[in-house]
Amino acid sequence: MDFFMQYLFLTLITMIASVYVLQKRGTKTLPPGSFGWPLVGETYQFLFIKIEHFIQERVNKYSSEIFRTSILGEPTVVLCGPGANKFVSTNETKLVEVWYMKTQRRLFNIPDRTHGAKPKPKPKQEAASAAPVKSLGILKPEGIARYMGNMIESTIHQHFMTHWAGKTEVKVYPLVKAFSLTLVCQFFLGLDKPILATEFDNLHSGIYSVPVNFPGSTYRRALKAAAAIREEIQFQIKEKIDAFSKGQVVDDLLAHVVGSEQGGKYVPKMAISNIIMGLMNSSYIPIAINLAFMIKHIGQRPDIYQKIVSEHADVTKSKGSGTALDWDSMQKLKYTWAVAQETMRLYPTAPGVFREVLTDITYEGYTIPKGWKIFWALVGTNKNPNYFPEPESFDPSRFEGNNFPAPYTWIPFGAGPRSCPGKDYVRFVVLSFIHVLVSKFKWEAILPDEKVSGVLIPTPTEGIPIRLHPH
Ligand code: HEM
Ligand SMILES: *[C@@H]1O[C@H](CO)[C@@H](O)[C@H](O)[C@H]1NC(C)=O
Ligand SMILES: CC(=O)N[C@H]1CO[C@H](CO)[C@@H](O)[C@@H]1O
Repeated sequence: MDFFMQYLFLTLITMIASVYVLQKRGTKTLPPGSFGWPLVGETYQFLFIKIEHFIQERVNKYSSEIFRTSILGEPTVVLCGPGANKFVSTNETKLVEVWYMKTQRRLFNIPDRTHGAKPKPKPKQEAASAAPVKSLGILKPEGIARYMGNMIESTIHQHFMTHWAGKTEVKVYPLVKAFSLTLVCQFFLGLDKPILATEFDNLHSGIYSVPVNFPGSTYRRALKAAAAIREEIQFQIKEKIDAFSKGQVVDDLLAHVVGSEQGGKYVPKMAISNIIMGLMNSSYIPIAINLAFMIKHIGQRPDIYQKIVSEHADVTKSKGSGTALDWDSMQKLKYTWAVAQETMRLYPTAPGVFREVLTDITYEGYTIPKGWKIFWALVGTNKNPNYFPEPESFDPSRFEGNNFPAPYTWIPFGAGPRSCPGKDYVRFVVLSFIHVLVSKFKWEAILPDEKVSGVLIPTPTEGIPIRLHPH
């Protein structure tokens, strides 16, 4: 009941505030749309209807790529299309600022900067979140090369030896998940074994869940998982500090972050564990999803497989076999990356991101009031036939040379100052994995029509079983 009272209260406040806003704004036009049912708004539609359909239904109904709705008690405007993509990304920090749903804030310890009528504080804590990552450059190519370069090859070979060698059939998704977690634990924590698999899975399931903290609810499981992950990361931090104090040399990423200073002060343990947890969350499952669907489509298309194989053979010839893929070689794997990009178009792992409106915004003749939230639908263009003819067909040539999508029509990593800093990590891991995979196997998808579940993030229902043919 506690939750409902709290919810009721919040929603009432929101409704009263919205009515007030509506009156005050008299002549200004709000975007078309509906706040949905009293109390819950359109929360259930948002969380339970596939995001593409949720958006398309409303875009068609209102003949508009901007519409209003209400999610978890927040009046929200959904924006999609190239114009909106340009608008949001170029007005970042001036008109809008990054914002997270209550579920994400609770799970990741992200402070709520704005609820109620508090003056807008300087985004200090939040700066603490991205700053060490950006200033230390750990996600830039040099950082990745330094903390992962020399181990990724052996991790991949080890993975194939343990899970693929000698098999005639495997389920790809669970395997690439295990692989992705292994790398994440190596890279971010300096561990040689993956940990917290169940916890990260539960955390991931909770991100877009209904925030009811009842026994057995998805959200409660996610909260518990988040607590366990934080505790484990803090334990790992303590290990680094102990090692330092014994004079041992520890040269992994976590040790580097623990030992680093921000403006003359060491970053506190709690802040570090939040940052590292956020990074591990962003890297683990999205990469597994991308690899899994990519492998499925390659397995369905011998022409694509052949082109990839010959591209990798060329790279191997010029770098010499037995040495790891370096950044120069990665630049040459253009076709393989095009296949990864086409996979991101059809199976996007970041459906959209939230923003908070800092001052009344006029866009397309509509007013978006200060304090409202924006759901910036990054997937809004992905299957639009105006930008991607025959949008349902898997066609990597859309990302080759002159064919490359027009600006702002495809932004899987966002755009502007807030865009994803993990892009290079994704590229490094995906290309390295495919490089070894095609050198060892040919394969075909056993269930070409396997269903894709997941409302906001696509998930293969059967785990993508494939039949393997070793070379
Ligand atoms: C296929 C994989 C990935 C996709 C599609 C993706 C997508 C995105 C998107 C769309 C944003 C923008 C958020 C915004 O504009 O508010 C973002 C932010 C972010 N991503 Fe990724 N990401 C991926 C992988 C990664 C990886 C591997 C890492 C870390 C190694 C990472 C770390 C981050 C961080 C730290 C932010 C927040 C940046 C900020 O707020 O300034 N992401 N990601
Ligand atoms: C955690 O990862 C999911 C993608 O799997 C993403 O949607 C979400 O924004 C991430 N949360 C944070 C706080 O990094
Ligand atoms: C205040 C501000 O910077 N507004 C910009 C928002 O984005 C549009 C489209 O890119 C620009 O034209 C505005 O100048």
